[in-house]
Amino acid sequence: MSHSASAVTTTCAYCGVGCGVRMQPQEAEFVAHGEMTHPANLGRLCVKGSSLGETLGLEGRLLQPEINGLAVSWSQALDAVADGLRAVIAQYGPQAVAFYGSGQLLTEDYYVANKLMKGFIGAGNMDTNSRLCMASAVVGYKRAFGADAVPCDYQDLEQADCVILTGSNTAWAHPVVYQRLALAKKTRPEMRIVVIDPRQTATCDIADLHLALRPGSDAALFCGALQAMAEQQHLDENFLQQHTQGLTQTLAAVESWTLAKTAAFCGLSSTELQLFYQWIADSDRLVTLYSMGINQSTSGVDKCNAIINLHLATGKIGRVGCGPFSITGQPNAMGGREVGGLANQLAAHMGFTPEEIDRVGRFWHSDNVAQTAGLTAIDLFRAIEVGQVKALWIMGTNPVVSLPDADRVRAGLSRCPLVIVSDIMRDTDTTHLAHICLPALGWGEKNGTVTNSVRCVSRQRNFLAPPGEAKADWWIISQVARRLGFGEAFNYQHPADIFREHARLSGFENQGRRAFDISGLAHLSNAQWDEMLPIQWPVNERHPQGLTRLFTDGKFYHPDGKARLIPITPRLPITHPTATYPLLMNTGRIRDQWHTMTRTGKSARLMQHLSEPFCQFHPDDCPAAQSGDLLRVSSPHGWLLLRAQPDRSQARGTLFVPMHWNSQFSQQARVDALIAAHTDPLSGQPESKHTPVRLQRWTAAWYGEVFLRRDPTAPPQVAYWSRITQPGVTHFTLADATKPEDWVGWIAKQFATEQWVIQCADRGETGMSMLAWKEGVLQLAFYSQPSPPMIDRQAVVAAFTKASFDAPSRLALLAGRGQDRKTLTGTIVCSCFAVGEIPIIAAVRGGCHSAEQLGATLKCGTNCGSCIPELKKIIASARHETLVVGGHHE
Ligand SMILES: Nc1nc2c(c(=O)[nH]1)N[C@H]1C(S)=C(S)[C@@H](COP(=O)(O)OP(=O)(O)OC[C@H]3O[C@@H](n4cnc5c(=O)[nH]c(N)nc54)[C@H](O)[C@@H]3O)O[C@H]1N2
Ligand SMILES: Nc1nc2c(c(=O)[nH]1)N[C@H]1C(S)=C(S)[C@@H](COP(=O)(O)OP(=O)(O)OC[C@H]3O[C@@H](n4cnc5c(=O)[nH]c(N)nc54)[C@H](O)[C@@H]3O)O[C@H]1N2
Ligand code: SF4
Ligand SMILES: [Mo]
Repeated sequence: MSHSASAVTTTCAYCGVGCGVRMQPQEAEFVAHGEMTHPANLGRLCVKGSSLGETLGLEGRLLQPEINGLAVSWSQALDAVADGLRAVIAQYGPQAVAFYGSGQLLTEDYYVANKLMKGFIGAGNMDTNSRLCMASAVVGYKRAFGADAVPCDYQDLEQADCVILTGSNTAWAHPVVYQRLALAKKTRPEMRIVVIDPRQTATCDIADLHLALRPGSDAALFCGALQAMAEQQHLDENFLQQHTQGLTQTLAAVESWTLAKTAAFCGLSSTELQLFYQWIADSDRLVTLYSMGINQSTSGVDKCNAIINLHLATGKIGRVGCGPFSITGQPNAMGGREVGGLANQLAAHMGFTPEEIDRVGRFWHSDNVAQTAGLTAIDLFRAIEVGQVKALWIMGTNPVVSLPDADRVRAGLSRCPLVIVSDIMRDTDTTHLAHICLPALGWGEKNGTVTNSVRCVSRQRNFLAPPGEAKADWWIISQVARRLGFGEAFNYQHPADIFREHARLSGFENQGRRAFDISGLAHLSNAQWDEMLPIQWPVNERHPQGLTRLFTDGKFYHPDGKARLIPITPRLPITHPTATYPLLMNTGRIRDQWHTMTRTGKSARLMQHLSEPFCQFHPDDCPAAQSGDLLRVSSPHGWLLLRAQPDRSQARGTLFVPMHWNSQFSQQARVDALIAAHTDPLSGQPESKHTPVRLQRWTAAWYGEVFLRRDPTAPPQVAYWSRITQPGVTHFTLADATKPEDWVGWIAKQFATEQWVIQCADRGETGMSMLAWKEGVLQLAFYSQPSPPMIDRQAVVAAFTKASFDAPSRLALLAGRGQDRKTLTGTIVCSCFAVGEIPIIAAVRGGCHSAEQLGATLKCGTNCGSCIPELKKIIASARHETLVVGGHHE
């Protein structure tokens, strides 16, 4: 890895908190530290951020352009892309091509892609994965404020009297925001925190009240809250009169949402609901933070507006410690919204009115600007399926994993005449369907800007040399644009050229009408852009230093300057459990993985926390299944094989499956294959969290684990496998429905062990284990049993680095153990210090009864703190007799 010699300040690759990171060179590597001066994190990092240095390796990277799987030169690849697009446009018109981008592109990449599609190819078809993420929040803000503008700052969370977190597992998905909130709560214990989530999550750890509402019933809950505020005369009449419209109709719409009706509808008790309303009424400063539990819904926009209505009606907006706060998911989802990266936006917060089309056309010097909005993600993939869209360019997203009805997406893409994928990884479920693969620069190599959840524009800086032939996304797109004959408009030499143009467009004929305005940054020199410090938009003549909080003057972006309250009729999820599919499947994130795992899946440390795809369910919903068994989860669209994780805190009738696993990491675990593509009519966002499913224990004839020195060319041929990242070793867990007659022959065939010396322990019905050696060097360790084998994985992995073995250590290894029993750690809880369940439980039994005491003894929880909720859970359960360790009873 060639790289810069001194520390580089940049912005984290992951979530929308947008933490500042200082990458410190250390020997041949980089270590990530929290940047003290960045306003988002003030020096903190979560475990994903702290592990950034471990994900920079080049294994698995796409490092050369490929056409139909064969390496080609850039000029061949770019010609092929341009020729392909040109041919489709010539024959079928511009509407037959589309781009599908990502909130993980940099603003500069995003701007160029959007400009090429909407400004020069002349179709609106540039949509992104933000459709699956922020689309409902965008429409909610636009309906209420006349602009897609997040009013708050992170400080507002710290300064509020009451913080409501709804549909957000902040502890895992936005850990640094959670840490800031937890610290504020510790400093001011009188501050109240309410978590609204059907599931008991790690976030509940700091909650004074957890409302485990019926899935999908949030709109009713907030309508009920508004009705209660109206009844109890807690509305801010002054604010309403001066700064809003729509109160009368909105109040009429909530009138029927009495306490009793709301409680029954939401499955909550009147007492807890009353307490919730009381806290809203009592809190002069109130923030409601919301995320995917709100947005990913067929009525997501209405849910957003039900929340915003409450804030407008009580005047809890535009003040310190107040506001409806949609927290962004991806590092640059906000930047995407700024450039117009959704098919229904044109550019820089402008839409498709004739006036806006004309304005953008004059700015871009193009007379071919798209005249209408393009296809949104779900519609786009439908259009591909029916042959209406013939060429698709996917950039920085993995739709075969992340879109609903994912098998149908895969089938549709496989029939699309031209699929171009720009990615950093060679093998993903999506690159496997590409005709042309273009190697992009990844985090640490690319250079540009991102905008976080609170409108803070901050620099992602490169500190690594470009690997192989990889190129910046903006460069790739500009090269194609030139080949299509648009060279003059895409003659960029440096990302700062693009940023300046983007900043100029944001201010172009703006006159205070568009919230997004960074014209104050339009004249930065390359050097100034390079050194730019984080700054919150708007940045213009009026606010040269940016603005922390919006709407402090009560002025909104509708033509009359007033905000709108929107009458809401609550609706439940579109599909309901049935006799055949009686349970409701919820999906979401886990603490240590990022999306489809292309980066976090590389870190052994991050994979220790939850290392296999799992299904969390209430034990009474599938009494046959024990912890460690495999489960078949099915919907009318598909099925999955997942590790069973019975948990009494999971509400009856519901289950939770992580969104992350895919065909690179497990045999049958792409959860979106089960999810129907039902969308919100206003935002086009799919309902990713409410799918009726059936649960069955899957009977395996055997369970196994295999560790290999060398990666096999293909995953093992078994019904279930999962890949667990380990340092220097390939590791699979396995299970199958039938047992091989001849184990040694079977293993030889799967893993090509013919040339190796085999050492076997065949215990007949109770299982077998096998080691394979080549010239005294361990090549393979295999273990199988009728139930999941209990082996010391760390000891087995360590054996692959050992130079020599004596007879007892060979025997111990054959039994799946190290010689030292003390190395057993069980499932890792604290990823930062690799502290497992077994020592933690021992310490609890030895007298540690708080997370602080555990930290003092074992260090766990003392770095990023994201495991503290789990430590507390272990402390609570370790006091009971029946204790489950990593799926096995201790
Ligand atoms: N570790 C990690 N962090 C991430 C990401 C990641 O992949 N991994 N991804 C980033 C991205 S892009 C995003 S968008 C964010 C998402 O951040 P979050 O939205 O916080 O994450 P999710 O786990 O998708 O869902 C949040 C919660 O919604 C709950 N929920 C489900 N249905 C309902 C409902 O009807 N009502 C309510 N009130 N809640 C419900 C779920 O139980 C879940 O706990 O995370 C970002 N941060
Ligand atoms: N069931 C269910 N489904 C969901 C969700 C859910 O909660 N439940 N959440 C949805 C949400 S909120 C989101 S945001 C999506 C996320 O879903 P995706 O966007 O599909 O997930 P990623 O794994 O982040 O995909 C990013 C891809 O870009 C590549 N990449 C990384 N950096 C770069 C770069 O600089 N340039 C280029 N060209 N490529 C790069 C990565 O290798 C990876 O293949 O999933 C959605 N799907
Ligand atoms: S909270 Fe988000 S931005 Fe901050 S370090 Fe963690 S993943 Fe990165
Ligand atoms: Mo997202």
